[in-house]
Amino acid sequence: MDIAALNDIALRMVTPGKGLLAADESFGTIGKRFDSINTENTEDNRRDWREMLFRTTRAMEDHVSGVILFDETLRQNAKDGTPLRKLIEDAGAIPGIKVDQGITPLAGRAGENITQGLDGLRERLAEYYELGARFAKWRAVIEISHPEQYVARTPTIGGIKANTHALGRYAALCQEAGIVPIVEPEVLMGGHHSIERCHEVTETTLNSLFTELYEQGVKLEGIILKPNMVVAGKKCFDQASVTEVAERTIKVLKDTVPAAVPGIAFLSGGQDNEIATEHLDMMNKIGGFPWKLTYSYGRALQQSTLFAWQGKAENYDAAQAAFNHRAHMNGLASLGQWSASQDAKAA
Ligand code: 5MM
Repeated sequence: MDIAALNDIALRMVTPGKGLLAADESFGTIGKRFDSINTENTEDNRRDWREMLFRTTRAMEDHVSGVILFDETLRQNAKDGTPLRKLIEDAGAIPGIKVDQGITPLAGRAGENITQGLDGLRERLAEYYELGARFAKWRAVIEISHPEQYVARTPTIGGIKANTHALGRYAALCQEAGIVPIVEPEVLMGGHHSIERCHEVTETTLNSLFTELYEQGVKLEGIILKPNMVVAGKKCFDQASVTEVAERTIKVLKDTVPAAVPGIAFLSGGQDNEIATEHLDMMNKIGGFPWKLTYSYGRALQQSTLFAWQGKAENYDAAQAAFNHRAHMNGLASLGQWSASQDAKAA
């Protein structure tokens, strides 16, 4: 393992003013996104959508350090025959690949899931490296049960450990292959739970994760952490202020994430676009932590673009304008330089 090379890639992924575009929706998830704009989930439409994103020059060159791809996209060509991967590289960004194979119920643990995909992963990583991927992503899903559920209350420590163990094994295999692992333990924000409960579960999960990474010989200089922010569940009556979310998220990260980790790139998890930007911006305005804090957003980077596009070629320019804007706003947030007035002005 060449840890200096992995560290170089990880540092490029968190270049100041830039972040990651999570465009790794599997067939089912992209289908849901396309349903929302009445667009058929075909191979050509998936290509046209992603080609449009990757050809958005300003967003890609100035604010996207890397793109997480789904297997199909890494092998797919643009309409003119150029590999989509090359469009990303030509914009100066790094192609990455989602290597988990989704979640399945965890045996013996009602309401908990485990991420699959370790079998054959060494061979798949070797192929992905040949295809040009220089980082990978694996997402573990941790779900918090309803606050009044006392039986089968989740997550359990066993459920957390099973998931962080898989993340550790995935990360070790990535580093062996010369690929930077994005390690994503997502505490879901759906549900009725309070911000205090999210804080507690996120802290337990991250502590378990870094124990596993250590025990499995993963070099922290060569990873990127992709966590959730500490927020109240979407259905919780008490929603926290932007400042409280930022302060709690920084506190949990400082309590659990070693300084050797080069960067933390948040998922958006279903937050509204502007709120996801504002939370990140607030954390960077507060500052005082050893890692770069940036974005690895899926929905929060793509939603306004998707609505502008509507699956129609004639909306190409409007969609690219929307993507340029959202990417620019998040780029500013990664520097702590975003403002609501600027966001509203250019929208
Ligand atoms: C892009 O969505 C990814 C999930 O795809 P599948 O569920 O289809 O496998 C997801 O892992 C994503 O990369 C992260 O959750 C970040 O996306 P959001 O939308 O939460 O920012």
